[in-house]
Amino acid sequence: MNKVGINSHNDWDPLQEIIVGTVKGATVPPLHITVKACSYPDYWPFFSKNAGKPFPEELVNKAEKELNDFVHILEQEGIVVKRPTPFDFTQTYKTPHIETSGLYAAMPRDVLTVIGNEVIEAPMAWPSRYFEFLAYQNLKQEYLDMGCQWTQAPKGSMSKELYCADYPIASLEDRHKLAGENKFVTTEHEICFDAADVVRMGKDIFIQRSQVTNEKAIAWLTQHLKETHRVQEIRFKDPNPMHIDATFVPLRPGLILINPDRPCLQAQQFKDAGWDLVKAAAPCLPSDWPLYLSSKWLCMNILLLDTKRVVVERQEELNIKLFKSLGFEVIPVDFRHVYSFGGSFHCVTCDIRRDSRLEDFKLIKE
Ligand code: DAV
Repeated sequence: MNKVGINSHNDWDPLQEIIVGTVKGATVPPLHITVKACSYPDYWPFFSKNAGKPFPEELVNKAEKELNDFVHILEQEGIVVKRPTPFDFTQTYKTPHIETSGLYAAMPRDVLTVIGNEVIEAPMAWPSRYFEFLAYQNLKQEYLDMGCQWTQAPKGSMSKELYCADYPIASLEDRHKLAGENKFVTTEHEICFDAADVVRMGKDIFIQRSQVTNEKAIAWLTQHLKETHRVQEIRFKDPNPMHIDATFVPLRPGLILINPDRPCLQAQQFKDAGWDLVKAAAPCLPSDWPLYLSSKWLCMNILLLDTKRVVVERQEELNIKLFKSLGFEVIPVDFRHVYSFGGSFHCVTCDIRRDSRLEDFKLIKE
């Protein structure tokens, strides 16, 4: 039995073991209402035309090379790297409520979050991601065999009542209004969430209501962790929230990187606790770069090896400069082809073990 096989309380303690995703087998998801709500209309014809087919081979190969290079850099730092086992995502599956092909095993952060010594596996919200957890089955069993705790959060049915059928026709202005009213493409019919809407800061856990995470999920996580953690919903001025890690990125005790386009509505709470909020610099990605599933704010989707060293995309010069000015040593890594799949260093990873203990930063009042 290895009692410390899994142990991570935040994003900045010294990294020891991590899962890094793969774009092998990445498949274009059908243009379900949730995909529409989370992508730009310019790409909708691409999704419609290529649904269920593999992403372009050249792009997959370039992105996988970047991922493998990233893995080597982590291994050179002495970090143990685990990879998921992709399956055939082009295969269509049918349940009593959904019929769809899959997506990929590229973004472990969306599926898994580690709270202390427990992995929590998210139920997800896109039908194309319902069975994505199977890519982590081998790893799950490996950690269970070590005596680790692995919890599958309650999984819903993804029946049609979970989705607001007319949502995506709303203009951006309408979406701002709807987001302000806490209305998203997912309803409160049953629990749904992606793990990437969770931020861990010791005893304080923040989670945002987003296109893919609902209030029922926030209530479940609060209940599930009530003996050990405080859980609080966190909100931003963001018409289209999906995953918090290009919006609100803690860098070390006392310092949080925030998205200048998505102000945090609870900023004062962090300032009151003595923390600084620093605005991320502008993205450097050219505007014609294909980004099927995210915004350019992947520039702030970084990975911390500890409180001194940060992995940043090599061409994000403005943010590299910002990190240096904040006292970080920057490890530049090419990752633009991975960006095209909807994530960067934080999305494509799930830190399994850091040299980490549970701290109380008192960010949430009891
Ligand atoms: O564009 O803010 C980034 C994270 C997607 N997994 C965005 C989403």
